[in-house]
Amino acid sequence: MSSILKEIEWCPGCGNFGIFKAFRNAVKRLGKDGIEKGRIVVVAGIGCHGKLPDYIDQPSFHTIHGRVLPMLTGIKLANPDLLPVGFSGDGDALNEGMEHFIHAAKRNTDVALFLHNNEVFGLTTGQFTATTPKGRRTRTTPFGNPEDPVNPCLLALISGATFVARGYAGNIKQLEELMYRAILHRGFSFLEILQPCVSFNNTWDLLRENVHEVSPAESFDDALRLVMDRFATGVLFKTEKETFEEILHKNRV
Ligand SMILES: Cc1ncc(C[n+]2csc(CCOP(=O)(O)OP(=O)(O)O)c2C)c(N)n1
Ligand code: SF4
Repeated sequence: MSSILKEIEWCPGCGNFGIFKAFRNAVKRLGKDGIEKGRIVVVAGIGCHGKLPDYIDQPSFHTIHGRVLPMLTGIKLANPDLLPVGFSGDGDALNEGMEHFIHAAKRNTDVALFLHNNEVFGLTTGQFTATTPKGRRTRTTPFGNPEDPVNPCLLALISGATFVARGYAGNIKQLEELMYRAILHRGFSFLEILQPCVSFNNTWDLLRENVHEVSPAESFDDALRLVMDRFATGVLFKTEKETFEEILHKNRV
């Protein structure tokens, strides 16, 4: 159990505040449904997002860079009654931890991953990551990023995730609902959160003007089209499939 730090170290105006609030609300709501707080185990990676467990009263683990998903998988395998929830950055999940992301989705591990996508390495002061848009100037791409970005929802979808959603740090109510549904989903739940980093990639205006809510896709092909709209929010795709843990536990008896 983490001891809670009172002083929050995120920059004033950071999108992490909205994500944090939405998660606390989602946990409260799950509590009203009879899900004890102690069953929701939080794992975070290295980065600004990784400080989140320091501020909440939840069983939690601050792991090394890029290793949120192996931790979540181990927790679920050891005790299937737990609901492991991971918080990761775009750098953490899609640079350092890319292979774990694809494999967790492919296996349909029954965990939830919340990706704080601020399109930069925040804690290390603004280097470009796998999701930085092409042409964007960052500390390491002063003439504009020469690479095409990874689309996290598209990657989750084609890798096998059975729940794919996108939210926005500025819409706490919707984010709470998406987190609540992701945690309850049986299988790999992926939630990308569009997150402004006021210090190194301030996208508040861009997001405020462009994000919009959509209805879930009715087929996989439909979902492929939906995830390509980078500002579409909501549950984008949802399906049912046997989970990794179910298969392993069944084969053991
Ligand atoms: C293996 C490894 N490589 C690099 C680092 C240095 N490092 C620490 S935090 C960080 C950036 C984290 O960025 P991101 O995951 O996008 O999270 P954010 O800070 O934006 O929330 C990096 C590169 C490290 N700790 N370990
Ligand atoms: S550097 Fe960016 S992501 Fe990190 S706390 Fe500041 S605004 Fe938030």
